[in-house]
Amino acid sequence: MLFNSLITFQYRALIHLSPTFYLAVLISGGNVGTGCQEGSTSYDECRQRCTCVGGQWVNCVRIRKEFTSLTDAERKRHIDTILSVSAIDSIYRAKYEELINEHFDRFYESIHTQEHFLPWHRYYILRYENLMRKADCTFTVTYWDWSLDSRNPFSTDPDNVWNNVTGFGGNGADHDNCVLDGPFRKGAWKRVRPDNPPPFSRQLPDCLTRSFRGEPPGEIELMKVLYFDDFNNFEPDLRGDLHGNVHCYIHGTMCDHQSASAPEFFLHHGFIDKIWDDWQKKSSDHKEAYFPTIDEIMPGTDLRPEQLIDLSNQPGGVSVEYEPFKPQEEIRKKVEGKKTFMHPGLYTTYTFQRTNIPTTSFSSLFPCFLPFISFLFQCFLPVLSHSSSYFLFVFHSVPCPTTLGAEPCFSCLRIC
Ligand SMILES: [Cu+2]
Repeated sequence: MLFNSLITFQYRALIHLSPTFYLAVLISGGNVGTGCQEGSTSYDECRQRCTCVGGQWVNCVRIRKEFTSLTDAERKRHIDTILSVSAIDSIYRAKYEELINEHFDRFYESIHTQEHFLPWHRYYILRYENLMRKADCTFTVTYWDWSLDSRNPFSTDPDNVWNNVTGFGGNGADHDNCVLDGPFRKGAWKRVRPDNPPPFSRQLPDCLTRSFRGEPPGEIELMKVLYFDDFNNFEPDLRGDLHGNVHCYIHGTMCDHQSASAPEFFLHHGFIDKIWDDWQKKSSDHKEAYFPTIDEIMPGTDLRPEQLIDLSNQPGGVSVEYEPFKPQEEIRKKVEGKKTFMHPGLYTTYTFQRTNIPTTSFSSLFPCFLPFISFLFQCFLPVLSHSSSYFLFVFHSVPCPTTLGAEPCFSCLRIC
């Protein structure tokens, strides 16, 4: 906890500089299109990051950020745009309804199978972003990195996604779990209802509903999924464990076929898409994995999955980048630094067969004496007797007592 909060604190200090940064860049960006220094970058009026090539600002990129890394003013502007596009009397409401209902109407088509899930939803959130940008061209999809909030995912503290002033509002209340606070509260905002719900479908209330429960996967669990090199291991875990479960930890509207009508749908799918992007960045083979072999077009589109592979070349010539969330990057770097004596992830016979985790001896993996002893009793012996169990290693935030100085030690968590 200490470890996490220290990083978060440093990060908060950094992001509070960002309004000044924007201002400076926008002012000096007054010469956009009139000559610029080769290779320099600047932000255009829609806050795309552009690069100077041959005296012109080109290769402009939409930067998608983690929602809680935004300043309060940026959060407000983001949510105000969603409210203005989705308002009943908005000129964009009809288009918004059409888009939201498309996810409902095609729920049982192949949009949730391996062939289409990742690229279809990448295209879907892009179309959502395009629609929002009609009202405010600075809008980009934001993501919620739930892996860093997994210990306390549904906090309504001011920094959190679920705050009722700077965020998306809190948990549902009363018998029908309607959200009663924040910008999308009952009475103030109307979510999209399907035009023709099948008669047997569950009748959801008109309001946005939530019923928080459970804990989203943590950072180590996420790293375990990213660690797979085989697309057929990576994709099902991302789609099922990481994507599906988090939908239903928020529960309510998000755990229903009408989930796209919940505004947090796009926070969650932004993160799922970023995780795919993180995995794609491992190598050109990862980037190209699987989809070029799918010939059929994606439901409701005239595009093949392959056309969504490259985030820098999306339909309509759009280029997108996910801004790394600093606390998460720090943790990953920290964990990767331990590779010489410790691999994060799962130690099982099953895992050894599926991945290439080096089988170095356990004593050299565990330089901390006390954790090593407890590891022997809690983890290694059960591994011998339960080959179908597996074990997740987690960080302790306490300093290691021996040779590693201030480095954190490890312990393991048994998962059956
Ligand atoms: Cu979906």
